[in-house]
Amino acid sequence: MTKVVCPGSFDPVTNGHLDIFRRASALFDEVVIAVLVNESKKGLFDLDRRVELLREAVADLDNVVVDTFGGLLVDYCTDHGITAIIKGLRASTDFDYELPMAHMNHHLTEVETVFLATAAENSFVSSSLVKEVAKHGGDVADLVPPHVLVALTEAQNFHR
Ligand code: COD
Repeated sequence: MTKVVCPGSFDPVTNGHLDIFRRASALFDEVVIAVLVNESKKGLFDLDRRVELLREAVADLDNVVVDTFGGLLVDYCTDHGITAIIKGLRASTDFDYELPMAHMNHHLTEVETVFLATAAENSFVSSSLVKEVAKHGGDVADLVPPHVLVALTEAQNFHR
């Protein structure tokens, strides 16, 4: 049985992330979406809300679960019997950022990293851009799941 992890901040989950989760779910037996616990970086959504939004987004995928992790990702992988890390690549800048991490993670525990090329329509989508556009009233309806759009609208109204 191949168990893999899709790690990230997911603040919030976007259609780009979701596409990677769906494809990983079709390729591997079990997929864990692991949300980084980062005390020093305050996101728009707190950890519990990010997990909630993720769980709703993948509710139809039977072999996908959502969890949180702190510390080194490789330690989480070892502790949970995970043999590969799944990352989405949007552009060469993602590759430049991800390759040293893949090498370091393999150096530490021999865990593999598998890169999935983003779907063309999601190649410009990131959580940070979605938040910025939504903050200024731009339309992000095609870039996030409907329940995330609602959460974004509520969060922007709250912070106004
Ligand atoms: N299409 C396809 N893939 C996408 C898209 C998109 N539109 N948007 C994002 N992705 C992919 C990203 O490439 C990334 O693989 C993943 O989705 C998560 O993205 P984010 O932005 O939510 O999360 P990041 O990039 O902030 O997450 C970074 C990690 C938490 C994965 C990383 O910092 C980490 O592993 N930290 C743990 C500490 C550790 O082990 N450090 C040592 C590393 S060697």
